[in-house]
Amino acid sequence: MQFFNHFLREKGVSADIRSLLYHVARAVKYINFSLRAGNTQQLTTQNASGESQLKLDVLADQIITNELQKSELAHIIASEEQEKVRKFAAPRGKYGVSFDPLDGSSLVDTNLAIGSIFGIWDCGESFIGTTGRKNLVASCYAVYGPRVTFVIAIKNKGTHEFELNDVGEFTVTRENIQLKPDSKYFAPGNLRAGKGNARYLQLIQEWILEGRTLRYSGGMVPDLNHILCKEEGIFSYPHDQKYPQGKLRLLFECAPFAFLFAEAGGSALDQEGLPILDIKVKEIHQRTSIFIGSKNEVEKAIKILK
Ligand code: P6P
Repeated sequence: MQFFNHFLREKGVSADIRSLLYHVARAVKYINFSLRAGNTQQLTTQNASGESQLKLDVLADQIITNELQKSELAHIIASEEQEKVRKFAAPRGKYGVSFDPLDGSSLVDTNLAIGSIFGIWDCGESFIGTTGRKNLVASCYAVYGPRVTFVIAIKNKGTHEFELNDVGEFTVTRENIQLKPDSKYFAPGNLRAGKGNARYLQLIQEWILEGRTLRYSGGMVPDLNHILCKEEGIFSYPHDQKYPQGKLRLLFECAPFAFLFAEAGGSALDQEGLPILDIKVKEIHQRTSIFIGSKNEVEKAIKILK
């Protein structure tokens, strides 16, 4: 059983990134405690995207912000819950951190799994003008389910899963996750888009006629976590009239996941076939369509969509 920090040190991960990830892992622990303590009341406020908030959305944002400030390594942070980028004194290092503090919080009342998503960027003074491929140095997510798991990818050092044990430590449970190129699973998001997009309807129908197994919960984190844990699958969320750019956010959700999947030998493209990691950040709440998972499945899907 290898502990989180030892594992990363053995992998040759820099002390800066190890320290930042240590603070992210601590934030995940506090969010988990708070979730289990039942801070799930609905608030009357809305987030930067006009979505209703739970007390826990705000609390998770505060917990992560405090931990990143304490790290002294994150000098700019962008949260899905905050309109603007926040700047901090970071005498130990100049990283940017983007995060979705609690993705899928609308599922909390149904007791389905939810998660937190983080991107760590080497990006100077601003996220604007960056791409995941050039500027992401690590990304990670936590799943708050029956177990708490924490999946981390470090540039050129693979994607690895850790589990929170009963004394509050993260130990490695999966090393060097590698996705198979093909899959029997599918996770089709935004089926409503099929109404105005015959090609998406055709793709869903092909997946059904091929007898694939549906694995979809409505939470991006557990749905993508299923693909990484089974080492195969495809998740789709196309744009439509309601979300002409797509619903999911580039900085807080799609670029960090595209990085994790690239380190696991998978692929992530937008509906037009552009790699998510090559999409330039123009504004921090920018949205994108996304097809992500087993390489061959993503490529086959985009061929039909285009
Ligand atoms: P829809 C949750 O609200 C979320 O942001 C992602 O976690 C999830 O993949 C998507 O939205 C689900 O969207 O339109 O099906 O509710």
